[in-house]
Amino acid sequence: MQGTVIKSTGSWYQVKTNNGDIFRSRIIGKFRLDGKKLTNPVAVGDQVELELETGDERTALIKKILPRKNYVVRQSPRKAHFLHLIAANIDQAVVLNTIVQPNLKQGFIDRFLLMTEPLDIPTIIVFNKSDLWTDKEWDIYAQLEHIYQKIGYDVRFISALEGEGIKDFKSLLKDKITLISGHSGVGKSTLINTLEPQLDLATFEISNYSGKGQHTTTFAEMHDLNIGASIIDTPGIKSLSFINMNPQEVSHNFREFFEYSHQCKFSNCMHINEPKCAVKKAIQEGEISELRYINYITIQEEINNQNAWERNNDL
Ligand SMILES: Nc1nc2c(ncn2[C@@H]2O[C@H](COP(=O)(O)OP(=O)(O)O)[C@@H](O)[C@H]2O)c(=O)[nH]1
Ligand SMILES: [Mg+2]
Ligand SMILES: [Zn+2]
Repeated sequence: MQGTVIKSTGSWYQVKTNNGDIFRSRIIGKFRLDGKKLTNPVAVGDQVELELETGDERTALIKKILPRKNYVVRQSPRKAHFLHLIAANIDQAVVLNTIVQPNLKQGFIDRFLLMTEPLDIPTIIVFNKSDLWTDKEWDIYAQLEHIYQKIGYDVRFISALEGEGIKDFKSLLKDKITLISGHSGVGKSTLINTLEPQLDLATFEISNYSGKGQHTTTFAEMHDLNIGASIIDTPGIKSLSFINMNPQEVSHNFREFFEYSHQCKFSNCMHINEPKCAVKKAIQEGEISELRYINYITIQEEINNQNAWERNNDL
């Protein structure tokens, strides 16, 4: 039997077979990906082969993971040298953000793009809760839209609560598997409910004091929409680190830097302190966003610090 993993809850997975039956399934054995250890061998979106467990018709063993078209992976937030699979076999990704309630975390957008860019996964940058915006927020939105549209991303705003922009957004999803990510409280569950009211996912109030959303979704889950679309909702990802990437990979995957880097004096220029750097010149001339560059430097420093720590600890 073959099916799609639609939910992962740690050691158990829900697998939906082609005729719609759902089996509680588990997997036996250790799994690695590109030689790296994984905290979870199977991801939502994976196609798997199942074998029913004897004596129980509702549970099954995952015998085989079919080859993946792609997968999104991040460094495990708990175990530094483990990778955590977020989802597999996706057609596109949506990074959902807010400008207020909760406040914008702009750095997250660049980190998210750094995760999808190496895989060539089309990524749409969406800002939710437009119903709350005053002139100030509209102005911030316009600036962000400019930065990301200029480098080729689809940028849009919606109000999941009031329905603004939802019709157009929905048409983007048709016939595709879409990963939706964003901090907790940005409105992922509300958005999915607006798209498919029958799903009635739990949503949470944002605490008035901290502006932080409480945790509702803890595990990634795939939801099917009537229009023939699948959405993978991921639990509020708080941070994305990239110590699994090397500095060159990071610079190659800031797409607008890569466009200029062949004009840098040094072919291995990292656009940090090197002289005659075309990327830094483009920033001075306003061709490349300084905001993106600052996030780039922060990520490079994190990788560098981690590597220094490893050198000193001889891991
Ligand atoms: N004003 C406003 N509030 C929203 C909107 N979308 C979601 N919310 C609220 O934001 C809170 C968090 O939403 P939720 O869907 O649970 O966020 P999630 O953690 O990303 O799944 C809830 O109180 C929602 O009602 C929106 O478009 N406008
Ligand atoms: Mg949620
Ligand atoms: Zn350079």
